[in-house]
Amino acid sequence: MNVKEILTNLETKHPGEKEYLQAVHEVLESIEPIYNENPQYEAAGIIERLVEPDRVLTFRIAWTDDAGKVHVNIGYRVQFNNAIGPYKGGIRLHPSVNLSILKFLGFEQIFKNALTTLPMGGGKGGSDFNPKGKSDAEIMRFCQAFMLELWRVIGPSTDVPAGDIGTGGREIGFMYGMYKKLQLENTGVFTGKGLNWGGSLIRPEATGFGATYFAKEMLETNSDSFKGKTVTLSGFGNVTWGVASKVTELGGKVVTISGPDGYVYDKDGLNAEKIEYLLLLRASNNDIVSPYIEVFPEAKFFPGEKPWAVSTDVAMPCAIQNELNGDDAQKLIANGVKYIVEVSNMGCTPEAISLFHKNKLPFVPGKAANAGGVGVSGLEMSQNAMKMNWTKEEVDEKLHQIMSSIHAACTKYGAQQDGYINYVNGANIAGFIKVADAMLDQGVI
Ligand code: 2IT
Repeated sequence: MNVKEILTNLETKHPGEKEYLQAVHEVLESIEPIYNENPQYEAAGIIERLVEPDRVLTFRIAWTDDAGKVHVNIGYRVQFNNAIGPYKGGIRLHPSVNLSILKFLGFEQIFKNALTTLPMGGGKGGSDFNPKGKSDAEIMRFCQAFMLELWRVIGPSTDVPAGDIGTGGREIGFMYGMYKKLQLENTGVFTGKGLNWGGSLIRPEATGFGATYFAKEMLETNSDSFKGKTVTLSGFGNVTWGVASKVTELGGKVVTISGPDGYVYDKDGLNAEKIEYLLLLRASNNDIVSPYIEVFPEAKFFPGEKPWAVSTDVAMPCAIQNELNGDDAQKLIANGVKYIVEVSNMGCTPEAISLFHKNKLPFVPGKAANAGGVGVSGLEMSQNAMKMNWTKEEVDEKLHQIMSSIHAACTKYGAQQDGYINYVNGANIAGFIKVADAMLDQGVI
């Protein structure tokens, strides 16, 4: 394989899709040696087939706001690869959403889902609709209009959507309700459902808890722990909340959270009351983090800045793609950061990752760290198929096993001769081999 040539071809075919090209580039760089050692992959055109989604559905969504004004948004579902199971991945509702972003997310999802050990393919969907500042009735009308198109291409064994940025329990409820009405079927077609209509315990916590379990294991392999460590987080949504809860429980001190408006530095660290407050802040629907300092005046707000300037032991970006760039990485390194766990999907730019690698700092990519979210989605699918529910303890135990097995896979495929573990290579290679071998078994399709 010639990575450069493949990328040049893709750039010509898909000009301007920068996030998608970035995600493909990272995976190809990691798998190049394995690919070239195994000529059967090249002979079956695995890469050429893997980098193009199986299909993409794009549609217009028309909905009416509370004042009676009509709005039009674009909806998407990218069905990327179903070699190891039904397409599986969240729905992102955010004004930045475009085809490139959903293709990058769908592509990453293939490898992430393979790492979970569960039978799930990769997909992603969403819309450029902005849920912030909308009433519940507006959200409902949008979700129903979105489903009027999406329902045709999804199904419990075909394609199983879930939440992502902007899509939480409320949105999944409205989407599921409309699916049920159109399909006349009550099946596990979504994950992240409400607990009394098929949802799994621990699903809301799973992404943040899973990332923290992974980080804990990585710290332990360095004879280290979260006890007494300062931890900087970005974001203030569901994932940040889950990480903050678990890190605090393990003795770490979470000193930052952030929003589009800037970051909050709380030198005392987040306690149970402050973590609980994150839920209120999110429910306020404003997408700003600054109200935190009105409730907890001992904290400081830094408008328009990112939390990576703060001196910390562990940095865990939890917000959105490319939120931590080369300059941020330089600041973290200069301030003595010891570990970086990317919890957001592709949260770090290639420049940042290469700086962490050069400095031999343990860096975990999102597709390994945040796989607990989709992992518990897989467990929700199993429970729905069995028509029964596992207890909180059972799900949490399985989540632990999933994160542990991802850590083991990253170590197996990412360990270098000097003992440094390149988790990026580890995650990409382990995920790739599983999917590529399944594709080989199934012929050229
Ligand atoms: O990025 C992700 O893995 C998710 N948004 C969760 C996807 C899922 O299907 O649970």
